[in-house]
Amino acid sequence: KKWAWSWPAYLEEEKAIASPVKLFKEHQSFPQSRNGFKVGMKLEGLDPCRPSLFCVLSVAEIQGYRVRLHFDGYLECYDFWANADSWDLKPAGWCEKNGHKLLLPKGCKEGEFNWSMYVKNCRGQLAPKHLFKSLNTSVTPSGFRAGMKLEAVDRKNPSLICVATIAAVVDNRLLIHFDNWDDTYDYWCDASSPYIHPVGYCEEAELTLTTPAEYKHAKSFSWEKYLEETGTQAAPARAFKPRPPHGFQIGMKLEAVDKRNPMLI
Ligand code: MLY
Repeated sequence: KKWAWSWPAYLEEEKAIASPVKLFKEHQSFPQSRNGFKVGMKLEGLDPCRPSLFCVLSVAEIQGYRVRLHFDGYLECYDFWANADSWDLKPAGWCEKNGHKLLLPKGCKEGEFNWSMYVKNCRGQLAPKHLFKSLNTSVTPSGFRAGMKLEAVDRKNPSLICVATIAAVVDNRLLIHFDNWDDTYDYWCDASSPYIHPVGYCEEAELTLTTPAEYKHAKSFSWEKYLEETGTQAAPARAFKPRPPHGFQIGMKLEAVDKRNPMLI
């Protein structure tokens, strides 16, 4: 009989333990978990490479609780995988309703795009609103408001923590903008994101705070002075909530998707 790889034998050999099932969400544990999306459905969603920009997308493939999304009119090489319940996915019309820019399908002219005409012309189907979990769950207001200042990680340059402003708040999500930089660095994140910190965090943690581009008093930056100069407020420290411990421990084994080859687990 040929030798066959097995979890129990492997765990014993490695003297490792399996991550306890209770640490996973239901849809992570059950292969038969389904999401209601169907191939071809159209929706709006954030571009993971430009996480402040909503785009016109189509569902290209479904794998358990994940969906592969395609940018309409663009090459397949830009497709990306997302969780079906991600806040980053929105039904058609969401951007217009909430005043956010929508990247149109390639070749569509600004002002000439209209969702109902568009799906009719391409004989597509809109993803129905009830599939979007984030629209159908109520959230407790976070205490963050648009215009408040904070210290945020620059996700394109993750070693930098920088002076930033909350550009918009929707549900418990914040749009982070870096002071005096263009909006290509902007991103949406959760109010509990580990990428954001209250004013004074870097000083306390003895880290370098990256000051606004071209800031005239960069060498002697003081939050107090800066808030006064800009007539703005710091996001209140109580709005930053620590995340509850997750229970995972170093060395625990599990089954994971290879994000570069997302069909491999
Ligand atoms: N080397 C980069 C660094 C940009 C950092 C922008 N952050 C702070 C928003 C550059 O100068 O373009």
